[in-house]
Amino acid sequence: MSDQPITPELRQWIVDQAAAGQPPEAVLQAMLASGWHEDVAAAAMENVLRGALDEHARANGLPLFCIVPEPLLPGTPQLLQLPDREVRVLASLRNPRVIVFGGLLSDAECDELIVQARQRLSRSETVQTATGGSEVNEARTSEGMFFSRGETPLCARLEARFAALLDWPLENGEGLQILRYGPGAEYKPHYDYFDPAQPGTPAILARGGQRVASLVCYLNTPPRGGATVFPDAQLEVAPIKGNAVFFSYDRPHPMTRSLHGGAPVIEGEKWVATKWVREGRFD
Ligand code: PD2
Ligand code: ZN
Repeated sequence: MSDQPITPELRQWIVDQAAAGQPPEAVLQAMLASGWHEDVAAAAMENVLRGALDEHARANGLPLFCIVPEPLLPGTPQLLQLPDREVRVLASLRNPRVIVFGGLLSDAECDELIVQARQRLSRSETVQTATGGSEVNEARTSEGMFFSRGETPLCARLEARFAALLDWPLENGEGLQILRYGPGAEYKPHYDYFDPAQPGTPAILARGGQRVASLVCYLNTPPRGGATVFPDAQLEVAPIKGNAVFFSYDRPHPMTRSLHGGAPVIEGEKWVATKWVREGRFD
């Protein structure tokens, strides 16, 4: 890097290109055309843009930006070949970042998770950011349980699959959470990140940092109701057995438009497995 310093002019030029809506690849190509080595140019861009985002956040009293998982979708494929399974890409949205996957779990895997979880269900609690503990919450009328990471061979297989799908370290994932909603049960709209303004949040973040993305996998198909809803995008994702909805949030702030909820189940029951991933290792 020493023979190709990032001058203030270059820094400003990169920021101006991004502000004008130039995609990162175009900025990178222009740098390569003017003689920059690819790895040095990419590092310079990342460094400058990250600095600019942090500066913007500080100037506007916003939480700092985090790097989030981004499932690799080069060339917008319909099918993703993971090491142990082919997965369909059914829909995606940029803002909020939402991707719907088809066939992420087999029917047998869904059934087995339900069998393993059923005996261990209790009324769902949510993390209480005021204290860092957990509490029963009227906004969440489901029952649930957590597997620890790698607890069963099935959990370990799914964790490895999700890490490959999200291109994010397995060690940054929380254990799988299983939820069962009976008729009328719902999960009112909420954010999955921890609210930085709450006094219990620093204690929660000490283990793995912020949550940066969620993957909600549907383990059955309720006959009616139970969609996962994103009110800011007016989007409803149908709960279909084996499918999953991914969403990420690059800072703990409503500007991510990641508000989401589980609509009431109208008929039958709904089972999901949720994977939350953190910025860092969740040990
Ligand atoms: O079950 C759902 O659709 C749902 C909705 C909102 C699950 C979660 N949030 C979650 O597990 O965080
Ligand atoms: Zn949620």
